[in-house]
Amino acid sequence: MSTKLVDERRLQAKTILGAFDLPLGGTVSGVAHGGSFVQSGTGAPIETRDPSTGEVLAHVLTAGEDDCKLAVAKAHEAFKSWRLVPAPHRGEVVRRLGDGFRKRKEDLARLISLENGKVLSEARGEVQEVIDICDLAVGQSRQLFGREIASERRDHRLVEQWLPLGVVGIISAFNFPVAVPGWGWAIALVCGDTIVWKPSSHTPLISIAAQQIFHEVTAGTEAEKVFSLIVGRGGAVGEALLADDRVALIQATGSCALGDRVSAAVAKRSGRAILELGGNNAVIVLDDADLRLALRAVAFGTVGTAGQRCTTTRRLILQRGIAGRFLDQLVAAYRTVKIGDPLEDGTLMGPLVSSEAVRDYEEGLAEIHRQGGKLVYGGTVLAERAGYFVEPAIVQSTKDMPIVREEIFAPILHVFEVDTLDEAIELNNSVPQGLSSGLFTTSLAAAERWLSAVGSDCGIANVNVGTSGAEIGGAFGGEKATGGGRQAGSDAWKGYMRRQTITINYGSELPLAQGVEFPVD
Ligand code: UN1
Repeated sequence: MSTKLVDERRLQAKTILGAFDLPLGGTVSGVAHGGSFVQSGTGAPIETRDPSTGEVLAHVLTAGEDDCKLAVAKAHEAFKSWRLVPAPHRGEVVRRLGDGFRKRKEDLARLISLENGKVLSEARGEVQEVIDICDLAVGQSRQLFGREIASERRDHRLVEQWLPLGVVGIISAFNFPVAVPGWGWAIALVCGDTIVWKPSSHTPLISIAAQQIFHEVTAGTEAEKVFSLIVGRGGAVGEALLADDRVALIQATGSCALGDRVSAAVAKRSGRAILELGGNNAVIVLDDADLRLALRAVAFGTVGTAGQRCTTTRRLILQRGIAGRFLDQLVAAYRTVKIGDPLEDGTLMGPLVSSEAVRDYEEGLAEIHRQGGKLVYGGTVLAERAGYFVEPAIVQSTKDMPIVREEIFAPILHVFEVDTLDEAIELNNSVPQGLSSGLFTTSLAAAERWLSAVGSDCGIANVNVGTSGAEIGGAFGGEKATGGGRQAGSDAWKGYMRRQTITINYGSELPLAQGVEFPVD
């Protein structure tokens, strides 16, 4: 970048950060207990960078193990009163939280583009996702109901109810720095839980801004202390959070390797976890598909968010009759994708999040090549410009290449050809992960087979819709190595509460279940 451009970018970054009182190049605290930020992080400071330029945006004081313990202790204390606030009143707090995000939507979206690198339209969509889940949670706060079950005993009532669970630890990833943790806060808060949030170290400023919004909304209210932030390294803070038996539930988003650590640590103390881990999502395009729809979905699913969604389309399975034609169209579409500054109008693909992500992209492609994959498009790191930019890549792969079983968190698409739907389904299901999947067809029979018990084995199975961009109304999550957790809508709220089964005897006898007799006087 020329000096003039560097200066312009600095000015732009300064303005974006200024909206949240964050000084460009300055030092800020990433630790907040309840509403208030504390200055004394005990962890090592981290630098956060603009992935479009590689320049340092700020230095963040991080939490150490002690800060984590203190945050959990405070959240545990706050739970004692928060659980007694009537759920619709808790919903009112979440309604105001949603309004807070509405008001700051543009400011926050720009900060997301700056620190995370996703293009502005997607960054706005991400903030919208937080607003949407807050709206859903407000309604949910009046619908946290159990059920009545017919009792086999005379004059007995058998019911179940849902009660607040406790402290929820939210471990979130850089790629959805507010939307996915937002699914957790919004639902957990109406459920009567309190929160300790450990965001990604790649996007600390976004989480600090979100914490500010939270503070603006709750200062001086009964919700003031229910939400804590601990920016910090996984090794220190993450492990402390996982091991703390005052944390009733961990909601974790990240790689399958992260999931293994979380499951092991939480299981050791018989805690609960909601996991959303790696995806290795496939789109299948059959010969009878509307190719125009399929093309748009595949382009968004692969290039959107620079290939850094858990739901990114990583495998494209084409039926032989349309394979050549569709691939040509996809390559033509890729050529029109404008790669560049995510804050600029018209950019469709921003940078990867970090230099390590660029390295993973390069190493991934080298390994694909070694295993016999053929590069069809892209594959280059855009080294002539500052920041972490790469071209999206398309490779022709075969199902016996071990690397197709892995999630490489970068815009690399494996393409396969098949003859039949069943072969395509088998390939879709042949990887360890099971998050999202999409079938493009105009055949009702094919669509229904895809959705049947012998169809997709993923948590999300779409028809004529791509793998990414799910709405919050449905439960979100995946099977197998993706972890089995469900977040966001539908009845995912049940994961954030404890279920209690109650039998009430309002008669004058004590009949035992199953007709057991036990005559004592
Ligand atoms: C993720 O990448 O972890 O469905 C979540 C989608 C988004 C959420 C993705 N609504 O792509």
